[in-house]
Amino acid sequence: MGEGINDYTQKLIDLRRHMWMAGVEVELRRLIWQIAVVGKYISAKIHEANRKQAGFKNVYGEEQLSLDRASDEILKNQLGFSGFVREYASEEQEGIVKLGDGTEKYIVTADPLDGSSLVDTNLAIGTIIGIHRESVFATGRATLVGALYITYGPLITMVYSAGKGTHEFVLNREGEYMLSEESIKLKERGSIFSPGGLRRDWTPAHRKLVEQLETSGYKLRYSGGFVPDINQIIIKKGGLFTYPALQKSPQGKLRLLFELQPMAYLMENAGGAATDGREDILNIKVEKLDQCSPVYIGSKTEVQLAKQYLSA
Ligand code: AFP
Repeated sequence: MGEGINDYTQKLIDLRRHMWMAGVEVELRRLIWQIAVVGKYISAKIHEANRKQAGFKNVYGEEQLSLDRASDEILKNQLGFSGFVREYASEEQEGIVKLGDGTEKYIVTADPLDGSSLVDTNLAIGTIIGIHRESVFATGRATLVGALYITYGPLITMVYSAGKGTHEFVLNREGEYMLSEESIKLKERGSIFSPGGLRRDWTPAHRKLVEQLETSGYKLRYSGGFVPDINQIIIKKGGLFTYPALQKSPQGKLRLLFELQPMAYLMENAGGAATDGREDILNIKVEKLDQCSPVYIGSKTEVQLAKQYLSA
């Protein structure tokens, strides 16, 4: 059968079948599935809250930011019913929340709605999830057994890894997450970069790296949403996202546990890398829940270049 736009030879594999075929252990695949389902309800909240659709003056400030809290509540409650989660930690919670009797297998970390300040602009935003077997006060490499993000954009897509590759699914009209890209593999190098922060706050090393990327013809891609900006690098199979140490905030802005560890896990499972400029993101020990870290994440060539500039 010829190629063309009506080639129906694509295997139709949904999320549950894919995880079963990939040999993901049963409790982990049920948990990932339940989190993916929550993504549908968070998406509904986004549409509900974005009152532009209803012709009302759009809400700003407090009510709009309550989307973060609503998303967090939905996620926390559903994880509490799952039977697989003993603890939950999120950007919206003060501390670690006990969800079970302590015998459940997993600890889940979440940035329930990253980029919520972009809701009124109709730009893509997302949910970031880390799934741990042991205490999160360790390195990601020691505790993470799975990670995923959901991108709420023109399509709702979900990218997950359970340690056996990184895979993308698209939510179809029937409400099924269908496999769209399996075992995503980044090229050695890409052609896009995200600079992060304000130029006037950059350290000299970061400035030199950005100038080198610009001189080499890399195109600037920065939406202000961590999830779509990372997703672009994964789906375009290369490039570099940075949110650097800044003069006034040497640890940068992004949170190690809730944002950087899951994305580093997904990127490494797609053949990429992630560093704070010196050491791998997944080798940095989490000392406190809201710990931040500078980040350089993407294809290996650019991450290596960043290390050269940042450790010079
Ligand atoms: P919000 O969740 O407050 O919108 O912040 C989004 C974010 O944490 C992350 O998604 C972006 O990569 C980063 O901030 C953008 O930060 P700047 O606005 O400083 O560029």
